[in-house]
Amino acid sequence: MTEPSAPPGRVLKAPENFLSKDGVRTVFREARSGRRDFMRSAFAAAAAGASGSAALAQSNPVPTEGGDPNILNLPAHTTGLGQPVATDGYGRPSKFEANVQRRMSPGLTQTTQSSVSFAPLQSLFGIVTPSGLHFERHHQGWWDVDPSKHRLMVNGGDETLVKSPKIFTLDELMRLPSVSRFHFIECGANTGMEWGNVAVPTCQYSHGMLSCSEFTGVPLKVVLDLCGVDYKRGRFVLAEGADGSSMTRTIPMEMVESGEVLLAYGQNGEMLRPENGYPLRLVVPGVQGVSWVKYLRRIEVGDKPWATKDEAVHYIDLMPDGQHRQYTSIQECKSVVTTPSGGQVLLDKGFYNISGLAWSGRGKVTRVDVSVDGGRNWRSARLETPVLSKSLTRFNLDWVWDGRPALIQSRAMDDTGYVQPTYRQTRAVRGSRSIYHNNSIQTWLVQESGEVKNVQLS
Ligand SMILES: Nc1nc2c(c(=O)[nH]1)N[C@H]1C(S)=C(S)[C@@H](COP(=O)(O)O)O[C@H]1N2
Ligand SMILES: [Mo]
Repeated sequence: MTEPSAPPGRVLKAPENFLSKDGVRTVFREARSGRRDFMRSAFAAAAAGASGSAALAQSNPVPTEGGDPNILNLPAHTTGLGQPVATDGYGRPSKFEANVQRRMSPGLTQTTQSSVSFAPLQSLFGIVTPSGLHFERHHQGWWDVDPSKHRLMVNGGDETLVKSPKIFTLDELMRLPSVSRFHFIECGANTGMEWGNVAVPTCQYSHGMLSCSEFTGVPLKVVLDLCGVDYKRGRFVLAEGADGSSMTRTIPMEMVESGEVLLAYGQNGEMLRPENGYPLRLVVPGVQGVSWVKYLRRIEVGDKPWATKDEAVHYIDLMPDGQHRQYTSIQECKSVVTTPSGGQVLLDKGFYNISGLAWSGRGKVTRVDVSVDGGRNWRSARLETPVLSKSLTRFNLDWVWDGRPALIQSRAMDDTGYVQPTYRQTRAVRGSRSIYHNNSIQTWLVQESGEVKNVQLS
């Protein structure tokens, strides 16, 4: 794989000081943009030259109080009429946020249809991924499938496994009792480029095959009950997508019986996006992304795993002894610091908020420790609410940078007692030639210059 180039960073916007109507100085702009102005990308720093902090200090002069209002040079937005409502029937982000994009990794895949785009984790807050920034992974391109024509068929491998096989329209599925739940989805290949050595510069590329949404849909169990499934013999289901990739995956029936597996049509309060499987996708909490079959058109009940191409040949773990491990589907506990992270620049020593994401495919994150000295000393970060099962959890920790090189790491723990491993620990078991399920502790090196780099400690 070729090394992808770093995404262009945010462009520095000088803080605007201005007077509000009642003459009170407003500092909202600085407060809102301060964090990101501190931590500009290497690109913006290069553009500004060595004196990055000088650029910060060059704000507009504040007019003296009680002076001639005509010389205040008030911006148009405080004196004129704004845009009308519903200018955009569907709203979109500010034009100043145009750098926040999901990005392809140039050279990673041969086509742009069988490919992946990475979510800009370094630019996101909280735990929800805006739907337009959700990572994408397609094996054969995406489709905008007509929901009025889409069908879901439920059948059995033989007639005793499912008593009354059925075909559902989307309208029929949407009449059934629904639930809404926050869950992360992580491609099994996330961080897969880093198995042998450092390969990518930013957390967008190292960890960005990760997103978290509120999904709405019908528990698959509800639909299987309607079809009269023999749960004694029917211990597995096969999920099949309607795109050309023949995406088919075996899901163990215990997961379905837990009520967690959803036939989802909703994502963050609206219908799924076409890229994410509109109008119907399987949500399999805690399990690697490939099992979350998009454009879901069929569920078959069976008595053994199917060993489809995407579980017998692909999505298997190459072990150090040359054997392949199959059906490793759970995404183990993992975390990453998203700020400061690779490609960002700390402009000066002083206070920073270390922020990141933690998750576990087995349940809730119970603790995240953060080190700034490469794992010698650890402090526990604050877990921000809500802390939900099989969802992203946001953590934050105060840090005062003394200007010396720092090695920033995060180490998550979940409610099974599992602790996120170091690269040394992962490689001892898994070797270094695998692709999938790399949940090792990530290290970011903050250099004296303030530039942050992806590194691995041996
Ligand atoms: N029908 C279908 N479902 C699919 C895929 C696909 O190519 N076709 N890709 C899978 C893989 S490998 C992943 S990681 C997730 C990605 O979901 P997203 O594109 O919504 O992020 O979808 C899974 N479901
Ligand atoms: Mo994936």
